[in-house]
Amino acid sequence: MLEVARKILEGDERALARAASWIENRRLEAEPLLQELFPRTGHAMIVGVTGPPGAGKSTLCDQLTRLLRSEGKTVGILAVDPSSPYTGGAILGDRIRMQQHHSDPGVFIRSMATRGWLGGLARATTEMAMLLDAAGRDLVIVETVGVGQDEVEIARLADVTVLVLVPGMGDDVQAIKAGIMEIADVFVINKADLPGAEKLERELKSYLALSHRPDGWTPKIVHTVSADGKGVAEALLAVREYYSRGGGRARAGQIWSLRLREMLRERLLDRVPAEEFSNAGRDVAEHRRNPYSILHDWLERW
Ligand SMILES: Nc1nc2c(ncn2[C@@H]2O[C@H](COP(=O)(O)OP(=O)(O)OP(=O)(O)O)[C@@H](O)[C@H]2O)c(=O)[nH]1
Ligand SMILES: [Mg+2]
Repeated sequence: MLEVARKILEGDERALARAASWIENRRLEAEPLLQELFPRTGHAMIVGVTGPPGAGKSTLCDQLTRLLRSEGKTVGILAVDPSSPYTGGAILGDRIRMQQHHSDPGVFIRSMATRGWLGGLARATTEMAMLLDAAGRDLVIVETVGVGQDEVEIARLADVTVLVLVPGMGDDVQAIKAGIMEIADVFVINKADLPGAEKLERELKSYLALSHRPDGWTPKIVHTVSADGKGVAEALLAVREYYSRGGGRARAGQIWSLRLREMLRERLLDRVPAEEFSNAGRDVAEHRRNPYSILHDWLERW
């Protein structure tokens, strides 16, 4: 067994941090390591926490972490940093908020920037979750901003997906319906201290009444005030209920087929240098070549 794999399985924090950096930096060492660790995965519950910018996702993750730590559970937190125009200073806020966990070896936190990943973010998140799972974390929480397709994709890969909404969003609920509403297993109405929480709940209920899921689960709706921890225990309960009901596991095959698709896509894309893509793009735009012949050439090469 690889030395680093052995260390990770023994709970060595530094080995874990090093492996996490390999994944982030797309180092070749990551793959053989993950191959070796794979048989040790499958025990952690992967919870995706998503929702619009500023909904209180990080605050909720923080409170969930506190609660889990008080139960003696170990936690990994992957914050997919929203380097989107919506959220400027959020990262710093997260850092400060999470600092209280920094001296706690039972909490492993990593932020991953969205920028520059070109679709590889889902893979990196998957691999990071595998790593933390193998390292024996009981829970892995993945925070993403539910705005882009990448983020929806990541949320879909979790065992349980929590969608955090806030009262008074108005039309935003309509906007968010597009991708993420369908895959939410638990709805959290955060900032329930603000007016409009009941109205939002009614809207969600009427949405849910019209939608029906293949697994027969009716997503729970929980009110929270994450800022002071209210309702967080209920949110965790709802997450666990869905998980223990087997919902996540029933989805596992489907989840892995999505993951494999993602991994294959990335590997294939990696084989075409960026420059070749831009040249081909120009060739098509200027009618020097047709797109199908280019694709054909690439597929031939593989
Ligand atoms: N009133 C109220 N404010 C809250 C509550 N939960 C969080 N907040 C505040 O909402 C703001 C955003 O919270 P975050 O946890 O950073 O939200 P986020 O969804 O992680 O934000 P991004 O990661 O930037 O998308 C912070 O100022 C929090 O203090 C709540 O329950 N009630
Ligand atoms: Mg956040």
